Amino acid sequence: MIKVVKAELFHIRLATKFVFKTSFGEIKNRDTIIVKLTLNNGIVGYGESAPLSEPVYLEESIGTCKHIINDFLFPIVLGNNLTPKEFVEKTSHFRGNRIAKYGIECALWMIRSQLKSKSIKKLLNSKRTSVCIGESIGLLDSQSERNELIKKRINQGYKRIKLKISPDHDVEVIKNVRKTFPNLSLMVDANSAYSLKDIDVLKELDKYNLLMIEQPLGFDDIIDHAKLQVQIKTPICLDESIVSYEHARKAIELGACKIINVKPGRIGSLYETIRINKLAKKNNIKLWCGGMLEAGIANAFNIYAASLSEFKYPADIFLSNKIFEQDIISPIIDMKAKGEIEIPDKIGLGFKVNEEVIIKNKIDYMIVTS
Ligand code: OSB
Ligand code: MG
Repeated sequence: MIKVVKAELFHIRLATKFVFKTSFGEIKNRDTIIVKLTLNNGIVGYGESAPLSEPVYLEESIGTCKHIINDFLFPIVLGNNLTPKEFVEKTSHFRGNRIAKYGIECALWMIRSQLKSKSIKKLLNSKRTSVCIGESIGLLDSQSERNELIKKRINQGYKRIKLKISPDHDVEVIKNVRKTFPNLSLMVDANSAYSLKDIDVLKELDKYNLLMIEQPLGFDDIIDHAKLQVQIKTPICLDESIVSYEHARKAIELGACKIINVKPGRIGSLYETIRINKLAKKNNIKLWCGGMLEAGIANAFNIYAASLSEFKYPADIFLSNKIFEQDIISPIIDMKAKGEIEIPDKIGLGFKVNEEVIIKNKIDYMIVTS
């Protein structure tokens, strides 16, 4: 019988080329967790759990993920040959901890692909051959630096610009950018920096023809967002608030958003991402794939998520060499045409995992065998 006989976890730290500043803090070096499952027939699956180091975006952190994966999730996969769906069902009694679960589920998708001799793209029944990408720009103090960067990204082919905003970087910033780039496909992401008390600021932002405003209010809120959506014409896009299919269903029913930024890592499941895709189709809600500056393995899975039918806006998929000194996969993620990334259609991850880079950047390691 085919079964997982070895489960490994690598906590790695990758040097980044720039500091990404948001309303919740700064991302400098990127810590992330690589999961590796080995079957008794030699097949290997890799996944990535990429919480931030601190619980500032969601509740999970690198530390909580290591604990949950090693103590609760490895024992469930070890000695078995679970499909991604079976893994989701078998771990549904563990509340939350979605980013931790995601690393293992991805490794199981990669294993599934090899056992079925079918690419992940085909397992997802994706019809696209490439995904469009946009650029996410962190908080910057200099208006001219920001405008230069936007101009550079437009020239490189990025199809949409997302600017992080915070109470000290909002209306003036957007006013200036709009003046300089009247026709730019532009959106903002507040990472929960506002409340309904700031309605005047949010109504002011509503005047700048923004594609959407992402997560303006509480990280776990849908009620206030529904109250806000009826007062502004800019579509609200939820990120932090939507951590599952059920959250998406309730937010849609309440009218809390018109768009959802689906990060499969935040939902904690590519399987559940497929269910949200169906829900969106039925309710005429548009999706797009966000990112969390993950390393190459999670980023590869972001490409597969972005290939689903209801993902209608450009994705936040960082190109490997823009963010990391050295990524953990090859070929590195790059544009095949201006503003487009090709969707791999190969068996397995679709990229080669460079284990020597993982080992070189490793700061902690756990292993369980059966
Ligand atoms: O809110 O979308 C977010 C990065 C880390 C955590 C949260 C967010 C982000 C980004 C990065 O916006 C966008 C990207 O990866 O391209
Ligand atoms: Mg966001």
